[in-house]
Amino acid sequence: MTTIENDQKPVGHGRMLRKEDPRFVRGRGRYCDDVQLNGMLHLAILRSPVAHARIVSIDTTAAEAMPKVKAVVTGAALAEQGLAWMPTLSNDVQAVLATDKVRFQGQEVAFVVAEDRYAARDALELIDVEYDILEPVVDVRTALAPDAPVIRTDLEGKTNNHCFDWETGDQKATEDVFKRADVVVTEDIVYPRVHPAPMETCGAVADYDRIDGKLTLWSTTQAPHAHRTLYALVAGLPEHKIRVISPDIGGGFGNKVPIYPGYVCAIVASIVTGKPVKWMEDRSENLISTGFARDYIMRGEIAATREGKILAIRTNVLADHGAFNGTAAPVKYPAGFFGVFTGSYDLEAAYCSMTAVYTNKAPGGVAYACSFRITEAVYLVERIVDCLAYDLGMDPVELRLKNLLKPEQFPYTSKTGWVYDSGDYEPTLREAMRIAGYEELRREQALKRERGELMGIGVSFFTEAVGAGPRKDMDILGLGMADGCELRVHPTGKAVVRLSVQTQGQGHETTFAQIVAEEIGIPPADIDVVHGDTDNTPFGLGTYGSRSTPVSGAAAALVARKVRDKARIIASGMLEVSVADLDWVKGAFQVKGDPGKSVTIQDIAMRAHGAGDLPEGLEGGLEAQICYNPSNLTYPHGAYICVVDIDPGTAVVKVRRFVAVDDCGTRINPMIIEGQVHGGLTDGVGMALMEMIGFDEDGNCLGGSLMDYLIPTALEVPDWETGFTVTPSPHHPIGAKGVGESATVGSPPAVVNAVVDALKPFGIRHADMPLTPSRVWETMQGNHTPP
Ligand code: MCN
Ligand code: CUN
Repeated sequence: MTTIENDQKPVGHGRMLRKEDPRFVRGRGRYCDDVQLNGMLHLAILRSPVAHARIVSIDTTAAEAMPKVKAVVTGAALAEQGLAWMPTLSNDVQAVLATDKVRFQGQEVAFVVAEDRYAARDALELIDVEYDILEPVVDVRTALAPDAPVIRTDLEGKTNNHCFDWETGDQKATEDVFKRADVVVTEDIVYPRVHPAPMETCGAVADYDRIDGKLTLWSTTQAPHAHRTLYALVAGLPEHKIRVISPDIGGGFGNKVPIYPGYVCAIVASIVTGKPVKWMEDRSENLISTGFARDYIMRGEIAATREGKILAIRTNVLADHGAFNGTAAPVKYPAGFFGVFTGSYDLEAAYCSMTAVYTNKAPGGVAYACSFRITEAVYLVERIVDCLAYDLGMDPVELRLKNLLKPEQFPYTSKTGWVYDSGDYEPTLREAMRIAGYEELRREQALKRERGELMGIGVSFFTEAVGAGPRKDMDILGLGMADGCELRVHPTGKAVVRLSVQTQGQGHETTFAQIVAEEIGIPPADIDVVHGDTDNTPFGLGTYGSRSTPVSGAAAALVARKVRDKARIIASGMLEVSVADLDWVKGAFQVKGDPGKSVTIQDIAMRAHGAGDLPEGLEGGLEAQICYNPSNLTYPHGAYICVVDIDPGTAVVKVRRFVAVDDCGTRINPMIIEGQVHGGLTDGVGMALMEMIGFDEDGNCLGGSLMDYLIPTALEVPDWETGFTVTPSPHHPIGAKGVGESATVGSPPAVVNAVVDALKPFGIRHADMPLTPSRVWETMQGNHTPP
């Protein structure tokens, strides 16, 4: 039997290849759209062509008469069953199908169920909807004007478009610091609406069995257990009669956290027809109607001494939440974790006030590798710190080095109440400077500036808070943010570990096997990872906010330790010594001082299930289950340096180099971490330079196809240069922090800071994303306007 050799140490060592890849590269992945069931019908959704309108009438007769059409369902029909509205993850309600009004372009109005996808689509064209067009609310800045049309007339007594107010920090203390500061810098900073645009769009196959009353739902979800509970609560179906399967997912990036009307429609359709029903949206549907990200208009203010000691940060945010507040964030955190906007710096005070409004746009807000709005927070602080450097005439790296938190300050309680678990920031920034050759780059830049060439160097330093709960503070609609894990070791010493999180491409089948292998000494290849099936995995809140490693990864390590503890007792019986006389070495228990006497974990597994006595009082078998409730979030950090060249004739920005040094504590699989970072950096370059979901004044979505919503390809990004430092999390059993969103969080400010730095000769201190050639050109001409 194989045990683990030193050179195969499962966690952190070598570059273990991904166990799931042979399946994917050979086309054997099983995605939602691959699910084919006997007699399966197809569902297509009719969407509103306009942003704001009263529905006068819907005539479905022609569609119903079409051959192959089995059912046409409108909001009115759903309303009769009490299913026209559903709760959102933020305690708002959202229309499953519109009944009274449509509130954004692309909103679900009716659906058709037919024998094939084409017939369903064709029938949509025969549904006749009469709309009474209403004035749309498109500009978030005027959404609260007294004469603005009210979008949410469904909410009783609602007379305006106000969604919520939120504040954090100490307003008075911050004001006092601002009053006595030498320097105050203010800048208006916009983080435009963007879309995660995963390769696979959203979809579901619902199969309701009328005989046993069981609903099986394959769906593109990042959180199968949470979704199951919500279906039980909404539809009144008994929870044990619902099985949610999240098969292979072709990218989620937060887009697959919410429950979409399409999922509910598929369920209703299967219940109504008694047949399995598939719904798969197309690219445009995905872009115009599913969870967008960001859309924060921020005023940033920073107070400092003349020497560059940062004293306080203040911000006021206007948040566009679209037509329904469908944000996925812990209930107590309506602005996600935006509260970490104080960043990585030692401040005296901080304050944020925020107003969120409804507009006639698709709902969403938390998505796109955002760590619950930490993207926006990091962008704000890293941009405003650069503005301060500009005003002080200081090098942005020097300014950061002067203000970064010191290792002895950890655990550090921020001025907005976040307890950073651990951090050692300066070495991370120094490492990025070393890889980039920072001093040399500045020399090169100076020479180029003399020649009129536009070269920019941008720096960002970020701290994230990932791994939600703990559940006393964090829940989604009452479900506490903890995760279960179950480990079974089979008699022959092979194992299966069952997770409550759900991979969308992050490589959990590999990394969770590595975590368990490290703790229990069974090689990763002998450990199967099961996830994404509520009937076969323990309850837990799912994958988003980079919480899998911090929460579920901790659960996996602890459940393996629990099994190991039992194995130790069995070993003591097998070796006839007391448990205290056993050492755990490389997958085996050895008698202290007598290495010749040992039993491997595989021997123990066989004994646990086999003939012969076990120590007094011990049950047979070798398995355990736990539910892990984290004591705190983990706080990864990183330092990024971006180098850009701008063509002075065309204003095209070229990202020439990008150095990313990440610290996610103990590194489980360095290759997977690198992949996560590469992906996130690509996202960041995309948002900084080209991505935006815009709207015209009628509320028409201007980003409804990949011709209009630009995403970066290999041509737009450089060869990434990565590095790392390791500051373990003190409260995580193996010291690991999350990393899945770090690069998306940290890279946009580095790119924008680089572009603004390149434009310094034009006297430019700030420019808003996306920095497309036309926007950069206008900025160079002194005509910069926010998006
Ligand atoms: N990892 C590691 N060592 C660490 C931390 C993480 O080896 N110290 C590994 C993990 O074991 C895991 C991967 O890196 O295989 C990411 O781990 P983690 O940071 O825990 O993030 P999650 O697994 O919870 O993934 C969620 C995160 C989010 S929220 C978004 S959005 C995003 C992201 O992951 N969506 C992705 N990365 C993505 N990558 C792909 N391919 N597809 C997506 O949809
Ligand atoms: Cu914010 S996107 Mo990820 O948390 O699924």
